[in-house]
Amino acid sequence: MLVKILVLLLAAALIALICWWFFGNFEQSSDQAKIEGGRQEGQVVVKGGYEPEVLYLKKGVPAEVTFKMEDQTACLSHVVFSTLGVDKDLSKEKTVKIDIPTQKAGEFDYACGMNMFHGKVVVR
Ligand SMILES: [Cu+2]
Repeated sequence: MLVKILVLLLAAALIALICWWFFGNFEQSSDQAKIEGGRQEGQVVVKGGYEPEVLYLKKGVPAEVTFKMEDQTACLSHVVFSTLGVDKDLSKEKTVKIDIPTQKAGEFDYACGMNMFHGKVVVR
């Protein structure tokens, strides 16, 4: 009887551990762009995905987001902002600057050329 309870407790602890690991791993990384001299600049490193996945910009401050390519795979070679009509080839230019409109609050989703990896820029 006691053994059964122990096994049950152990199983529950294991499930909790797996959940923690799973959700911890899928938590999105985020960052706030730095404001300097009336402008703000953010940076996203492209390496096996986007780091940070969510970049926050302050509304009303002209913004530029730099994508730094550190990945070798063809998958991440393009960065596409479909709502802005931007499609940049990062395999040709390792550092690409993209102007983001900040007049209005909103979200700009972007993805790799195959729409497999996603990130977003949030104006708030
Ligand atoms: Cu891809």
